[in-house]
Amino acid sequence: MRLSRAWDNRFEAMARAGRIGRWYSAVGNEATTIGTTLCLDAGDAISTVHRDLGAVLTQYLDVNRLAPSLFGEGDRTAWDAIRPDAQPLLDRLACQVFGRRDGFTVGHDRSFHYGLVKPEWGIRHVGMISHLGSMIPVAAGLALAAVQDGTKAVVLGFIGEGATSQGDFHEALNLVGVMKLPMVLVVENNQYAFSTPLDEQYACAKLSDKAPGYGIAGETVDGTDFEAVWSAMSRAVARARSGQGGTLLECMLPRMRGHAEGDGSYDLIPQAERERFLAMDPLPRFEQRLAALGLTDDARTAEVTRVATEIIESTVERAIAAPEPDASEAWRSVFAPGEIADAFARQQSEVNHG
Ligand SMILES: Cc1ncc(C[n+]2csc(CCOP(=O)(O)OP(=O)(O)O)c2C)c(N)n1
Ligand SMILES: [Mg+2]
Repeated sequence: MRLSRAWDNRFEAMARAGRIGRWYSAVGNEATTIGTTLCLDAGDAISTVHRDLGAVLTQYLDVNRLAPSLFGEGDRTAWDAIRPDAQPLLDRLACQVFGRRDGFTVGHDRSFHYGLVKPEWGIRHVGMISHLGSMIPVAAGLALAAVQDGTKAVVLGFIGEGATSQGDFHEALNLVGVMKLPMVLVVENNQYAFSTPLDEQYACAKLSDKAPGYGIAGETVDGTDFEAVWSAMSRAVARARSGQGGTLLECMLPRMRGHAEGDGSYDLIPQAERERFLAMDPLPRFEQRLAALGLTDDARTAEVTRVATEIIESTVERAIAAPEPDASEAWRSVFAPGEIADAFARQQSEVNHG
């Protein structure tokens, strides 16, 4: 959670300084994105949208190898045995958001429209389509594929509450219900969709009230409470894994930032509400909870924050210095695996050279 926050802090500062054009902050979403993704196993899939950096970091990174000073052998999971070295992957992630050649979309794009599917690493991440709602049927399709392939994989799809007003939400959840697909749809309900507040977004009391209409389980939790998120997601994963079908898990979140940094949307939130939201920060809350359980103390908390910040600072510096994409290679493939991309490159080269 501190790594995700350090990343946001750095990119928000660069957005304010005009060094990057735009930044969608995930500040406030960490307990939800990380608390849910940590419940998955190798081979499970995630689909993400614009505030899900925490989920991506959780799926991609072996944190034991990223920050050895903070972890011990006992912290390693079975999944960590097949995960790659974390720092090169984090470097690629930073190159992605800077549009560098070594990003996942090889410089075609400078944002969240990336994914990484590496079964040998246990990573299956399908990156976003920008149109609100469009990722919900994609996640349902991944869940259908898991059933057809006979794997026990679970799919975790993320979406904002604004996306639930689109037709795709209905079509996908209906399919999940009818076919009992192993999918958990996490709605990150930060109570605003750009400038639209909840009372203009839907007329039900809770979005999870819609779940029974699809014949799936529904739950609403405080998305800033790591333990509440973790337990609700554990229940949802157990249901999905055992063939009992999908869950609509609504995580209530504070809108701690504007829609995108510097777009003026933060000013649309009333001052009193902004203050209430800022006081709901999930990170100090979880740190205090861990301290109360005797699992951390002020010194350890400060050390975790320091190490996380250092890792992000050096990663960002390397990405800034990394090579730009070569414009003459505009044909380069984004999604095809190596051999297909190489064959395509050869073919293009023959076309170009006569
Ligand atoms: C179909 C469609 N309409 C409008 C947009 C522009 N847009 C991008 S994000 C967004 C608001 C998203 O709100 P929400 O789903 O609640 O997610 P949040 O940003 O609050 O996390 C809008 C209107 C879009 N991407 N797709
Ligand atoms: Mg929202």
